[in-house]
Amino acid sequence: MQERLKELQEEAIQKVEQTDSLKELNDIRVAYLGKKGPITEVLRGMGKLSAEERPIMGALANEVREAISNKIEAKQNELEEAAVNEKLASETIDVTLPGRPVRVGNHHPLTRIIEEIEDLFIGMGYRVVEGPEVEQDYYNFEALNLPKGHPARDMQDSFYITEEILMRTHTSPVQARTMEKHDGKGPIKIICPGKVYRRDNDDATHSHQFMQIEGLVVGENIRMSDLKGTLEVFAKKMFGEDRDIRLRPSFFPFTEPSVEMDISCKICHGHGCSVCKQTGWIEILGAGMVHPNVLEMAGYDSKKYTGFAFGMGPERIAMLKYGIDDIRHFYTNDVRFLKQFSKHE
Ligand code: 2U9
Repeated sequence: MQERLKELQEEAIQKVEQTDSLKELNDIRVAYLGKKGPITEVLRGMGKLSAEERPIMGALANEVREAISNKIEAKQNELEEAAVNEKLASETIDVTLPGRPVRVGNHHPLTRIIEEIEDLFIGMGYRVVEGPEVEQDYYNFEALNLPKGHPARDMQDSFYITEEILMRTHTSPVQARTMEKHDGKGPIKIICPGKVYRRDNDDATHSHQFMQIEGLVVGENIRMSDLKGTLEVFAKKMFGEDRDIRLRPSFFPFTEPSVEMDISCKICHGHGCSVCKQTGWIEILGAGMVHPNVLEMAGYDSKKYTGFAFGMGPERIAMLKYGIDDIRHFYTNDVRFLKQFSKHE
């Protein structure tokens, strides 16, 4: 029996030494030290021994159990430590490696242009006012001296929703609404940016939806020279102090007199080139003195109050400023186009 116990001890210890798996180690523990294991078996047979032999064998059996158990425990510690070390080695972070760059978005080029224009006019004391894109025929046309049947309504083929409701064709209804709210009293100094809609076929220079920024000043003694001075400051700040402006007579139903403003061509300095179509000048906006009918319809006494207004397309301004050749680039959301306007690159 003694020999059997010693044999079991040696056998178990050899197996423990040979394994390098925690699962196998547990199997050895169950096999040798478990209730159904050989040592328990040997102990069960102790009943057959004499009273003198029994305590000796009992002590030996416990010694063998302890020896195997200690060996298993030592091996378990060794294997667990090795597993931890392996995990630590595989998960080592090299803090000296460069970080992965985070992709940062940027403002849309039109947003940048609009904010630049807004800031410029805010600096001259203007407020930014917005209004609905789905508009009443009255504010979009009627209040702007475009009564039903006016030929200019055909010029601006529109998206009608009902007979009286349409997608606004310009941001002018925002100014008409603001004037109406002022109850015939001045002054007003506002800038109105926003989306507008026209029934155009999209091509390099037309889009059925585009942006506008319009401005309106109403007060006593507002003159054409105030308009010209304001537009000159705007043009030079936006395009460069070396640019000249010129006003040409034009026609808009809501302004009288009406003008269009050109800036001198940056490429040829007025000598003529393909960018300015050999004229030396590039058209950037329309403007004029607010038509007395428009003032009166909004509740102003046109003998006491005068005003000027102007309107421009941010797409056109951005195209000129950044040399973009197709308006559709602004609306097709190709990131290769958009990310060129990032401040981060
Ligand atoms: C009120 C009174 C007057 C706004 C004006 C223009 C001239 C103009 C176009 C230029 C190109 C818009 O982007 S564009 O299509 N606009 O030329 N707009 S005066 O006049 C107003 C507006 C509101 C109450």
